[in-house]
Amino acid sequence: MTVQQAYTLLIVDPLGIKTSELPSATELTLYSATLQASGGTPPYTWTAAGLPSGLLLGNDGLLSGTPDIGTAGLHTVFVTVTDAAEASVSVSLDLWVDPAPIPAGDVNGDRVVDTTDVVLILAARGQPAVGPEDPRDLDRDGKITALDARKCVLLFTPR
Ligand SMILES: [Ca+2]
Ligand SMILES: [Ca+2]
Repeated sequence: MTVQQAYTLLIVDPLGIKTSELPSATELTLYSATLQASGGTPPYTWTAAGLPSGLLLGNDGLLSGTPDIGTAGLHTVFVTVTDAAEASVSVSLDLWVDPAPIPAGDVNGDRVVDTTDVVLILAARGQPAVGPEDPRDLDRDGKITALDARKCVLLFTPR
């Protein structure tokens, strides 16, 4: 006796990560990018290691947040996607973080204009400015004076 039976063979594309590069980020600037997977059995779940502090990767593949000061440079982010059938694929992605611009009045370069910067200006009172870009010479008259300190106060970073 011969038995014939039809089988349906479901061929699924293998799970893969479509995203091959990430847009660059900037310190202290809101960032958002969505990672894309293909094949496998959706839904996908994402995890990452090696992200700059301030950025998080959601389960849904949304990479977002605000990179902290000090994260400027190249980060190698190790991303893993897992599908509903427990298959998983990983990839390393380069993420470049640009430094935050230094605001006017920020003497010590911490991207915050506050009393620390005023103190540094007052400590240099009476001195000539060092070059045309001296951050302490806010009125650009070539000398560091109390007027520069006053100008600095007006530029305090809001909190
Ligand atoms: Ca500062
Ligand atoms: Ca000045």
